[in-house]
Amino acid sequence: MDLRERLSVYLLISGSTPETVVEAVLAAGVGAIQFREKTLPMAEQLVQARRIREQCHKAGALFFVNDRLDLAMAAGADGVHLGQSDLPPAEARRLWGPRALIGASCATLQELAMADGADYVGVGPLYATASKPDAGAPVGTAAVEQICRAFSGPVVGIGGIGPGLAAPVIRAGACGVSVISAILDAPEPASAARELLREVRQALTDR
Ligand code: TZP
Ligand code: MG
Repeated sequence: MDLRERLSVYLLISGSTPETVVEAVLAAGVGAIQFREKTLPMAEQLVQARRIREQCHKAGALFFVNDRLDLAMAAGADGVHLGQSDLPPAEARRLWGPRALIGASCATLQELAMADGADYVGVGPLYATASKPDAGAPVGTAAVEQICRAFSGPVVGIGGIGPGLAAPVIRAGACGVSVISAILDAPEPASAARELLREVRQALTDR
């Protein structure tokens, strides 16, 4: 399975996400998980990250760490996801090596220029979201179209993507959707993941 396919449904989890939920969504077909934990002490984050890496690898999914190259490397992650205020992707590549998968966030073409060297980019917030209070104004699927024209690697949309909102993101050129609440706040996370995957695959087929 290539990177694009693995990123079809890319779930962001935190330190408080139950192990059983991670297990269930991986079994449902989530192809990539990002550990995004901003408050726990680093030693604890490392223990959790290693455990989630194991879960991902058993399921054949990719494991990424948000923001922190040091944690990603220490945990044996497949890659790191860097924001505009984190280490530049090219520096992360230089430190970690050619096999590491480097993801970067961008909302505009100017920000895409800062993401030079990334293997994939996340574009957003596309829609309004309560999951990231400092996310900025929604940029909509037009930003996905624009960035897909300028970046030849995989592009995922992020921010407020729920049922019915994934297909337009794929139609705009993305290979997948990155989500938190659509899966983790659903009554049955595994069913929500399956449904989102179905919507993404259908939109990819129709494209
Ligand atoms: N970056 C941009 S929007 C966002 C992040 C981490 C939050 C996505 O969460 P949700 O619940 O899928 O809107
Ligand atoms: Mg970040």
